[in-house]
Amino acid sequence: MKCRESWEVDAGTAGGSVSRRDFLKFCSAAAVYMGLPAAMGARIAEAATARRLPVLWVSGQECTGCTETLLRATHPTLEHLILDLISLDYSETLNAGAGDQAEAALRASMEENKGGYVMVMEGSIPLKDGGIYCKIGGRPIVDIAAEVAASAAAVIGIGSCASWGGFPSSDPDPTGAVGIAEALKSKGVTTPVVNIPGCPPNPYNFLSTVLYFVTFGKLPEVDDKARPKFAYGRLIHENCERRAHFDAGRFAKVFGDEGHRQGWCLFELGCKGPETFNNCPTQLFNDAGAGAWPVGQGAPCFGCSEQGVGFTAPLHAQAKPIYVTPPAFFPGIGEGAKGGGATVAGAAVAAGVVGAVVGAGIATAKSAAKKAEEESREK
Ligand code: FSX
Ligand code: SF4
Ligand code: F3S
Repeated sequence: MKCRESWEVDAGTAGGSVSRRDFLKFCSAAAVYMGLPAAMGARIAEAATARRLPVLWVSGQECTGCTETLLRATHPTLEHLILDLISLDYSETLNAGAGDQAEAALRASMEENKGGYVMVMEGSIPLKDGGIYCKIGGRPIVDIAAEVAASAAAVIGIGSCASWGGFPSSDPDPTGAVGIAEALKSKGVTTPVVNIPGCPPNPYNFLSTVLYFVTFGKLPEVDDKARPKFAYGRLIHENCERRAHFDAGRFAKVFGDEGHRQGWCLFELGCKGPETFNNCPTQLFNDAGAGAWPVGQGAPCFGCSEQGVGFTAPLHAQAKPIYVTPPAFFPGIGEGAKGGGATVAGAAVAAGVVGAVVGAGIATAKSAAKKAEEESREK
């Protein structure tokens, strides 16, 4: 693909175009987003426009939400960017052809681009009973995925289903659903895998991973669950705009109560932000501005992107915080804050009411409260 002066966009609802200048700006923003210097934007843009990356998109047990989140984005340029940057040679959702014709396209691209294409896996893969619970063209998806992945340069597991099994793996799961990494392991395929969990995941996390691969020829640095660190390196709780309320002990108790209407912390309503790694509060969704993410809209995070939390822990059970040290840039407790001027001591009492599950959070608040009391006695 050659980079054009102006990209006409005919998809989406708003219409519009992406100029080369805007594309460069987008690549610079993507560079910063991935923790690279902004100046890398030019290199990313050059690499992304030099060649369209062949992508083979395989679907297993899923709801098609991952494809929808990429292509039905309210930002019409996102769909355009994705479809211009990659050559989507096979997608069970978007294929124009069907049956033998579609399968022939898959084989042709695999042969033509052997070792140079990326396989995207959407959905989980059932392993039980020889994988018979999800078949395409009469073949278990585990066999198809293993074959496509074996000749790929890299595999991107998009969504929580592909990352570890997601909702199809929820108890009692009669199908033995697993993520793509485990499925490939069961078949002895060693192609590197990166996971972009979320149900659905943020499209920018996917797009940035693709841009990184196109630019550097390798996958970005990942954590122990094969997630890109630039997107999943921080707990939601660390960057949540309601965090000052958590630290001050101001919790919504029931949906619609005064605290909920005031935008207080949703921990007691089951928010799993303290045990979920994702960038939802900073990356946001749908390019709709501040507050466009679940907690921003008053809905507790249910941990959709975290294995062992989303689709596993009860929706309204309280989270088990991993660590709760407040970010340095957050406002202090009790200084002109809403909710009756909570103090550090008040925070500790309120956090204590929450129960033992707060764990380290209570310890932190209590030791802070003790220190504050000692200091006030010394005065
Ligand atoms: Fe759906 Fe994707 Fe959820 Fe799963 O997203 S949005 S069920 S992660 O595989 O299509
Ligand atoms: Fe935000 Fe949830 Fe943490 Fe409260 S518990 S601060 S709502 S992430
Ligand atoms: Fe999912 Fe929680 Fe983000 S539910 S979309 S990880 S806020």
